[in-house]
This record gives sequence, C-alpha cells and structure tokens, in this order.
Amino acid sequence: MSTEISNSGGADFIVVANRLPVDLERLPDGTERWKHSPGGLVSALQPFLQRNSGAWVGWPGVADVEVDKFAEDGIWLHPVMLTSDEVRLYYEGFSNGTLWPLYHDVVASPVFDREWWNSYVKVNQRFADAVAQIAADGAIVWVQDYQLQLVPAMLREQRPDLRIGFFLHIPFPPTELFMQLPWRREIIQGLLGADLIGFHRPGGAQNYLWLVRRLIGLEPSRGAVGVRTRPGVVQVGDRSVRVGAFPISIDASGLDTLSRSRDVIQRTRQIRSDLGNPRKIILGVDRLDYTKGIDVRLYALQELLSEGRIDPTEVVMVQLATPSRERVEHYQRMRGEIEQVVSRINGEFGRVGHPVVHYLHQSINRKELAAFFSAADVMLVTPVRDGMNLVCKEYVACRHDLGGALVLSEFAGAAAELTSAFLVNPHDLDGVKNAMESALEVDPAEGRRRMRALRRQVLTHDVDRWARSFLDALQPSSELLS
Ligand code: ADQ
Repeated sequence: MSTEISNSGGADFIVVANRLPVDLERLPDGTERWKHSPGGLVSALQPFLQRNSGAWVGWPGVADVEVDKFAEDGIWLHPVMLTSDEVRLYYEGFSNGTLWPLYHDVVASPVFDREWWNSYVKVNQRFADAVAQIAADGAIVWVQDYQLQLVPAMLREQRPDLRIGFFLHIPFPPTELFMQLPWRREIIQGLLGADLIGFHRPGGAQNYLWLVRRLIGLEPSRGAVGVRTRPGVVQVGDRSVRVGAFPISIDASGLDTLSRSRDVIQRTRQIRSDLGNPRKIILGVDRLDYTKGIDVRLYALQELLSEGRIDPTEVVMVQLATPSRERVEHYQRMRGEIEQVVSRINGEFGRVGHPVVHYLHQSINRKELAAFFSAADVMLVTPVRDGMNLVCKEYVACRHDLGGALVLSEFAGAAAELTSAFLVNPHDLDGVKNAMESALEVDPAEGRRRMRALRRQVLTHDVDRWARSFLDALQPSSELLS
C-alpha cells in the first residue's frame, strides 16, 4: 500500500475534504483494511497531487480511530480523527441535519442546535490545524464542501502565506433562507478566508456576494458573475477574494470508453434480458436522499399506469439507490415511504415474475452502472434541488449509440448545461408525467438529435477541465498547472 515519496519540507498542494479518498473498513473478524472510494474528485485531482508533493487531509470514515499519515499512489494521506460524538454532532448533526436541508431550499426542516454548531467549530479547527502543520511555505490548499466552511478563515489566521481555495459542492441557498441560520455571519466570514470561493452556478456566487455586503458590511464588485469567467471580487484588507462559478463534471471520456467495452455491451444485453426484454426500460440512480425526488418519479409512474398511459407489460423501471446517512431520521423516514410506493406499484400492476419496479438499495460498481445506463431507454433525474448532479452527465457519457432519453429537473445545476434534455419542474407532477411519456415515445431521429447535443456538452466539459479552471483562477501564474 505504501509508496516511497518524499515528505520533507511540507506539501505544496493540499486537498482538504471531510472524507479521505480511502475508507477504513472494519471487518467482522475485527481486522481493518483500507478501501478505495473511487470518485470523480479523486481521479481529477490525482495528477495535480502526484506532480506537486500533494497531500489529502480528511476523515477515514470510522469514529474513534487514530491513524498515522501514510502514502498511497504517490499522495500523502493525513487522517483526521473524529470521536463518535463528533460524528453525531458535527457530521450527522450540523452538516447533514442543519446545512444540508438549509442549503437545499429547506425541503426538510433544518435543525438549529447549539451543541451541533459548537462541534462543527471544533472539528473545523482540527482540520485547519492539521493543514497548517503540513503545508509548505506558500502552498496551495483546496478546501472542499459544506462540512468545512470555517476552515479557510481558521487556516488564514495561522498561515497567511497560503493560497486558499474553497469549493461548495451543494447549492448555495437563496439569501432569505440562509438568513435563518443563527451562525450566518460566522459562515460568511469563514469562507472569506479563502482567495477563491467557487460555486457550481453564478446564482450561488451572487447570493454569497449579497450576504457579504449585508452581513459583513463589505462592498463587493457589482457586475454579473459568469460561468468560469468574471468572478465577483471582495476586498478584505489587503486581500482580494474572488467569488466565481465552476460547474463540476465527470470523467466523461473514461466512461465513454468503458461503455464501449465488450464486457459492458454484453452486460447491457444481459440486463435487458434479465428484465424480460421489455419494450422500454426506465432508470433512476441516486444516493437515497430526500433531495433527489425519487418519490416524485414513482408517483408519476404510478399515475401513468393507473391512467393506462403506460402499459405494465411493456415498461419496466429500475431504481438503484445507494444507502446514505442511514442514522439520520429524515433518511429513515424517506426510505420507508419510497419502499411503500414501490410495493404499492408492484402490488397493483405487477405479475408473478414480472414486477414493474425493480428497486435495489445497493451500491454497484462502475462497470455495472455503465451497463445499466446503456440499457435504459429513459433516465429519470428529478431532484427538487441539486448542486449539479453527476448521474445525468454519466448517463449521457455512456450513450455513444445516441440512444436513450434524459428527463432532467430544472432544479439540478446540470439543467443549465444540459438544455437538450426533457426538462421538468419536479413539483409539477403532470409536467413530470408528460415529460416521461414524451421521452418514452420520442421519435428516434429527434432522440438522437437531443443526445448528440447533450454529448457535445458533456464530453467537452469534463472534470479535468473543472479542476483546471478552478486552479487557474486560484493561482493564475502557478507552475502547478504547467
Ligand atoms: P451527490 O449528492 O452524491 O453529490 P451526484 O452528483 O448525483 O450526487 O453524485 C452521485 C454519485 O454516486 C454519482 O457518481 C453516481 O453514479 C453514484 N451513485 C449513485 N447511486 C449509485 C448506486 N446505486 N451505485 C453506485 N453508484 C451510485 C454532491 C452534490 C451534487 C454534486 C456532487 C459533485 O449533491 O449536486 O453534483 O456532489 O459536486
């Protein structure tokens, strides 16, 4: 597992995220092992990390374990310890019970709990201290996501020499909603410690700039923020903080290649056959989260079946749902509701050996996922709010055959880029039903035209371009990007 890399003089490029790119796993026999958690972020940043004596600071995913730093694939990994109380208060509590619902348009009620907040402050300080200790002089530090919004200012305080970037992977909410947060000033101030603050969409950057004026009393620039261009600027003492929009993407060519492989093509055929070779397959793939609108698409399907607009002998739906945040109450309740609708649909419209909805509460590997994407005639991505949504881009990247149709919520960040999808308002059930019906019956030439346009966008805007555009803006003259 360990590789020979130098760690003298500190790291020049550091990624800080709640989680490390590997998870510590405890096996039933009590032993432990590291498991890779493959993700777009890791593969996009790996080359930058490897070239620049890079380090990754994060929690290994298991409470109460102290692990020393270790090297993996040419990168130093620095585990940050969390106690089980901190997992409950900082992670499940403030991050996922307060910030997650607040930033997703309050679709569930955020809980404002002082004990959770105190733990959030304490854990953010621990992450900042860990980075301050290992960063080389003038190093570049890239802080990721909503769990660590206080880290930029805490780090700036100890290490003014660093170049600090922050990227938010979830939406930044409308200002009226953000103003509910009792610790709103601290969060805005925490982010201001960065040199560059990135959001998926210009609207998030604009909201943040408004709050800087309102809560901190600084005067940000007033021009409209563009996508990867024209960031807003806030003067904080002698520092200029830039605030911009950098829509994230996927390893599009990697998935395109994978979907063309013999294994995936064979598995695609097998999946269609296992499902009984139906005329049409509808697919949903999500983390099991209340923001993803899994219920919306199931209710839409149920009504279409009841109204006879979909024939249950011709259409099959597959819903793959990765288990997520299973100890948080909202998630437990939602899981129960979804499972109830699935069984109601199957009870009413299924036949022996032929359920209408195949629901798997499981995580599947990339190859298998590519095969499901290739098998699906209609892909349903219907979040009520999503920072970006990578699933829709993954689906498009797998459709080199120009087959398939994408139904996409207007409330996903990706909708601004994937304008040739069948766009829907997930709060309008009739609209969702109509879009599903149109996608199921789309004329093949029209379907190909739409998919070609979608692929043009996704294949030319991949995750590598995202990382480069952010790091370019963070450090315009850096050798890091050469
Ligand atoms: P998420 O909320 O996790 O990400 P998303 O962007 O859709 O949402 O990414 C989910 C990932 O998990 C995808 O790569 C998908 O393929 C994978 N996945 C989902 N279900 C799976 C299953 N059953 N088996 C295997 N893999 C599965 C957050 C924000 C998003 C933002 C991303 C990146 O909420 O809005 O797009 O970060 O910034």
